[in-house]
Amino acid sequence: MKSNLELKKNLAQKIPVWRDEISSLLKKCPDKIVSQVTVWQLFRGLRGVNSIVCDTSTVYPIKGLFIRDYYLQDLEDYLPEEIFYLLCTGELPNSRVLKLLQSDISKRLFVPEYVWEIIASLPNDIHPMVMLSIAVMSLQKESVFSKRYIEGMSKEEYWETTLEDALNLIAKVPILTAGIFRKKILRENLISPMSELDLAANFNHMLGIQRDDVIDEFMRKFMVVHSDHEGGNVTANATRIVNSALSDLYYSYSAGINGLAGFLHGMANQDMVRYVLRLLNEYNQVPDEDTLIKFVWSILERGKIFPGFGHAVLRAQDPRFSILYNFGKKHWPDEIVFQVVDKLCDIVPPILSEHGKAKNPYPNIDAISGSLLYHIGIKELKFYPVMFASALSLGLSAQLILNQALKSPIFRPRSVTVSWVKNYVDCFKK
Ligand code: NMX
Ligand code: MLT
Repeated sequence: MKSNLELKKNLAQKIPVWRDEISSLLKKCPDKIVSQVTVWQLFRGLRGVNSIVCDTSTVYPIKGLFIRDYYLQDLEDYLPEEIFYLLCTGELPNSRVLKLLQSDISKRLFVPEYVWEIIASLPNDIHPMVMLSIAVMSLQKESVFSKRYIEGMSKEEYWETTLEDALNLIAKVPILTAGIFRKKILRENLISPMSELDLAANFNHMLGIQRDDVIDEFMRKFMVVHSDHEGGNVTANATRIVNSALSDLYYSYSAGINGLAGFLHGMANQDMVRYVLRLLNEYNQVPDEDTLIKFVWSILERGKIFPGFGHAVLRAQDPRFSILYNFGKKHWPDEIVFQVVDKLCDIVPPILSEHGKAKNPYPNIDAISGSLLYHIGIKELKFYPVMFASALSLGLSAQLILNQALKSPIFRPRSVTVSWVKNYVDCFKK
C-alpha cells in the first residue's frame, strides 16, 4: 500500500531543513566537543555521555520526558496517533490531518494468515515477548524498505519506505499483541479490528476487554506515556543500531523489544505485580506498613533489585508514573493491587535511600503500569512488557523514520581493551 498522506508531505517539507541544519553544524564546528568519556563512564554503561542524536523526545533528570517541545504532562489527553505525528514532525496534527492519518492506519489493520499460523505453532509457555518478537520478524517479508532496496531505490527514498513500514507496524503490532493475548494466553478466538475506533480503543476491543470510556481513556494514556523515551534507552538504542545497518524496521523493532524483555528494563512491570500478588496471597489484604518495610528490606538484603524504582537518567519521580498513578487514584482506588503498589511507592524510596546504592530511589513507570493493566483484566503478568512494547512501536518507528531522513550512517564506535585503557590513562605508571 502506498501512502500519500499529510504526514509524508509535512515530512518532505521539513526534512531538507533538518538536513541543512545538520550540514551547517558539521561544516561550522565539526570538532567542537559535546561530551567527554571518563574511565568510570566507559565501564559503567556510558552513563551521562551524549552519544546519540534523537529529536523525537528528550528525558531530563528532574522534569522527565518531553516529546519534542511538549512536556509529557501537557500531552496526556492526546491520542496515540496524534503523538505519533508529533514524534515524527514536531507538530500536533489538526483534526483534518489526524483523520487522514487515522484513515491511512485503518487501511492497514490486517495481518497475513501465515503470521497467525506461525504464532499458533509456538508453544503456549514461551514468554509472550518472544511471541511478539517472532510475529514481527515473520512480518519482515512485507517490508517495503527491503523490497524497494533490492529493486534499487535511491538513498532519498529510505525515509519514505521506512515511513511505509512504520505505518504498517503501528497498525499491525496491536493486532499481533491482542492476537497473542487472545489465542495463546486466554485460548480464545481472535477479535477482528474495528477500523472506526481510534488506535487505543481498537486495542482494547481486540484484547476483548470490557470497554467503557474510562478504560479507553486509560489505554490512550498508557500508549502515550509508553510511546517514547529518547534514543539512549536499551530498546531504542538497539533498534537504532540495527536499523543503522539498513536492516528494516521489522528487524530493528524486533531486536529492540528483545532488549525491552530484560529484567532491568521493560520486564520490571511484571515483577512489580508479581511481588504484590505474592504479598496479597500471603496476607489476604493490603499488608501493614511494617510488613511491607520488612518485605522490601528482605529483597534488598538478598542482593536483589526492587523492580519499578530507580532510573539511569531520571533523578526524580518519573512523570509517566505520576500520570498513570493519578489516573488509578481517580478511577480505580479500590483495586487492591493498586492499593499495595500505592503503599510501596511511599515505602520503597526512603528504604532505597537508606540502602544507599540507587542514585534515584523514586518510582518509574514500571512501578504502576502493571497494577492498572491488572485492573482492566490483563491478569497474565508476562503480558505487561508486551503492552509496553506495543506502545513503543510509535516512538521507535518515528525515530527510525528520522534516522533515515537524516541519512544517519551505520553506527560503529570503537571498542578498546582494558590494557589499552590502563596504558592510555597512565594512572598506573610511577
Ligand atoms: N533496587 C535495588 N538496587 C537498585 C535499584 C533498585 N530499584 N536501582 C538501582 N539499584 C542499584 C543498582 O543495581 C546499582 O547497584 P551496584 O552498584 O551493585 O551495581 C546501584 O544501585 C547504582 O545504580 P544506579 O546508578 O542508581 O542505576 P543504573 O543507572 O545502573 O540502573 C535501573 C538503572 C533502572 C536499571 C535500576 O535503577 C534498576 O535496576 N531498577 C529496578 C528495575 C526497573 O525498575 N527497571 C525499569 C526501568 C524503567 N523502564 O521503563 O525500563
Ligand atoms: C524506558 O522507558 O525506556 C525506560 O525508562 C528506560 C530508560 O529510559 O533508560
